[in-house]
Amino acid sequence: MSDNCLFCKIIKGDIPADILHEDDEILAFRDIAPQAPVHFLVIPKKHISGPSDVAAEDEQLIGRLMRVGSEIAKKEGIDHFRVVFNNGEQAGQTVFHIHMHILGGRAMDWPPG
Ligand code: IU
Repeated sequence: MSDNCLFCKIIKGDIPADILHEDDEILAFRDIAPQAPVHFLVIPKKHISGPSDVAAEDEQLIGRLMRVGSEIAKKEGIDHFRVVFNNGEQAGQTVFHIHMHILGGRAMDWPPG
């Protein structure tokens, strides 16, 4: 846990979120500013600042993010979806607790902006 991290505060329940899934390692919640009809975030409870900070010991945990996220996507009725991890400010990262965006329910453009 990191004291000033907004997502650690969501994990602790100090900031509200529309939670879709919770287990001992992972939390998933709807994005507060959705960019698609379905847009949610999947995060590890362990504080990892971003993709560049994933350590060898985190590999299984990060793999689980994908599996849990895909299961939620299925429950949300989207079998076509985009997965996004932003790494660093220039790439659009605003919250420095690693999070997997899952967006679906509309056609997507490529390349992303
Ligand atoms: P980014 O990849 O760091 O830019 O994504 C952060 C996301 O977290 C962004 O889409 C916000 O809308 C979202 N978010 C949220 O869902 N709930 C919050 O309390 C906060 C940010 I702060």
